[in-house]
Amino acid sequence: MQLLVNPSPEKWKKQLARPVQKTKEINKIVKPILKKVELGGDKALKKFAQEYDHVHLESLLVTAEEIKAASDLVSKELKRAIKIAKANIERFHAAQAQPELIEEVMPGVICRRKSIPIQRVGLYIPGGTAPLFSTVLMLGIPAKLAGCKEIVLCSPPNREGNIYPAILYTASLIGITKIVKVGGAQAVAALTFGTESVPRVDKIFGPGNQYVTAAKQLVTKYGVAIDMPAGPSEVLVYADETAIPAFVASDLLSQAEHGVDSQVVLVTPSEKFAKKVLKEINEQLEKLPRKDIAFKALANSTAVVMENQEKALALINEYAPEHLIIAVENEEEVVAAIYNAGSVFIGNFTPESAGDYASGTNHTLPTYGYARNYSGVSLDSFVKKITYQKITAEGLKTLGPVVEVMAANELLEAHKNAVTIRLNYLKQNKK
Ligand code: HSO
Ligand code: ZN
Repeated sequence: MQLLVNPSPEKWKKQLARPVQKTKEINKIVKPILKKVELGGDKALKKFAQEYDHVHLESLLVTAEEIKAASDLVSKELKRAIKIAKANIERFHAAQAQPELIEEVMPGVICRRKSIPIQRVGLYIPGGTAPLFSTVLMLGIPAKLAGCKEIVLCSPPNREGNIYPAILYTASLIGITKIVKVGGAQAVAALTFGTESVPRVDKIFGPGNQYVTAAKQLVTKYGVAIDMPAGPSEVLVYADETAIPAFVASDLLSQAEHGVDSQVVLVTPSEKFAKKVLKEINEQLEKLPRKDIAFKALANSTAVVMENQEKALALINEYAPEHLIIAVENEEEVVAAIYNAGSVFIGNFTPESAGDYASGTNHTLPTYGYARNYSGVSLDSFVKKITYQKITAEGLKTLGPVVEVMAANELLEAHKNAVTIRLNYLKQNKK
């Protein structure tokens, strides 16, 4: 982890650059995969399972028996934890529901807006070295609450042809039954084009490796929507001497262990504090099973000493971290000054992992600086809003002339006429 002391603003961008993504090379691999699934359907998916997951699959769909067997493999302790997390996530996401909006903007001119569920959604859940069953909660719960009609979950199988048991258990707990054994870019392709086993969806959610991310980006040209442009996990901790170095180190390591391309940043007014944190990181790192991954991520990572608070806040907002931990004395003052961050964790006793799993907020968040212009996943991500209007005869008498003059000045006579014809009718039919 490099240490910078009071770096000047022109240098921030370069010094805190995220690891570059090799989009071009990845796309070269992903494009043919998309094509093969589009043309070959299930057969292509099975071939990819053979090639990438080293397994021969008779059927791509998970059966009820498989879900039952998987559930038996999940410990009581984990089931209990998942249920508590589920309750918190449900509660916070249910509270996000917006009732229908009805506004009579002028007498007889009534405008409405209503959330309607996106009908078919696809959830991608990574397998591999860290099978993220928590992501099933984060995507499945709002999808259910929103009322999406079809929810398809894709996750890669292991060499025995099974999906990670806790993923299946969590899915069935929230009532997701269409589960497909498919991973990687081919899963995204299947959700986009549909195959014999996989229904086509309207929007695709979920994190994944570089291939999944690239595939999601590419399929938007076929009219399918995606949750957000995703990238490796990251955290920025803003901490002063009131924070506890061991806590801060543990938070930085918690995101560093996600992947070699993850990035973590410490911003602090005190050089002495920064050095304590760095020392703690080295000590805690040694004991981590994923220390090789975290070690590589730390090589892309930086501790910034910034004595001036205003500059520190400017740097944080420019960086726009996915996760921001604020562990400083004047925490609410800092919270109020933040305008670019995916999710904010406040105080010494709010580890970022709480939000990753169980506190109730969503962990699917914008990375790579996209917190400047994207929100994290929420109930909103699973609905779209339709507007409605109803104008009465009285209402048209007032609003009509406004529309007529505007249409005439845009030189759109037919628009004007759609009003005039009605106003004339009303004049002739006056009682
Ligand atoms: N921090 C990750 C989410 C996650 N962490 C899942 C553990 N499991 C991205 O926000
Ligand atoms: Zn995490």
